[in-house]
Amino acid sequence: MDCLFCKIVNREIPADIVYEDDQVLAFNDINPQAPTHVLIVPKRHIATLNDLEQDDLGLVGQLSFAAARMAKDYGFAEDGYRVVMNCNEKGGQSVYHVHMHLMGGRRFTWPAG
Ligand code: IU
Repeated sequence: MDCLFCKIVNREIPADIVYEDDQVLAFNDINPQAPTHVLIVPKRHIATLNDLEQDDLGLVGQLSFAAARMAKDYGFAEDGYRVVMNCNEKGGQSVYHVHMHLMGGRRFTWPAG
């Protein structure tokens, strides 16, 4: 499958991997929008949030749990951080493999752009 994040999961192309468990991989975003900007992806290919199925609910929990755990490890859990999942073109999705952005180390504003 011609999917960038699948290739990172399969170690076919390099990435700066910061976390891994049985279902999830996390690596530094190549174009960081915050002092810490990590992408957390399921190892299994799922194109968008719209493609999640009932059986994937545990996986989404695992993505969120990994984000919170990393926020604690990076030391910005208490100060606060931003988690974002973009879906499809108007949502700003550019890589069609579900991913959670974990950003921390600065103040974020709302509404998001
Ligand atoms: P988006 O939500 O689909 O727009 O996020 C995709 C992210 O993937 C975006 O922040 C890119 O900087 C990032 N990325 C990357 O880390 N490595 C790459 O080779 C490519 C994109 I292409």
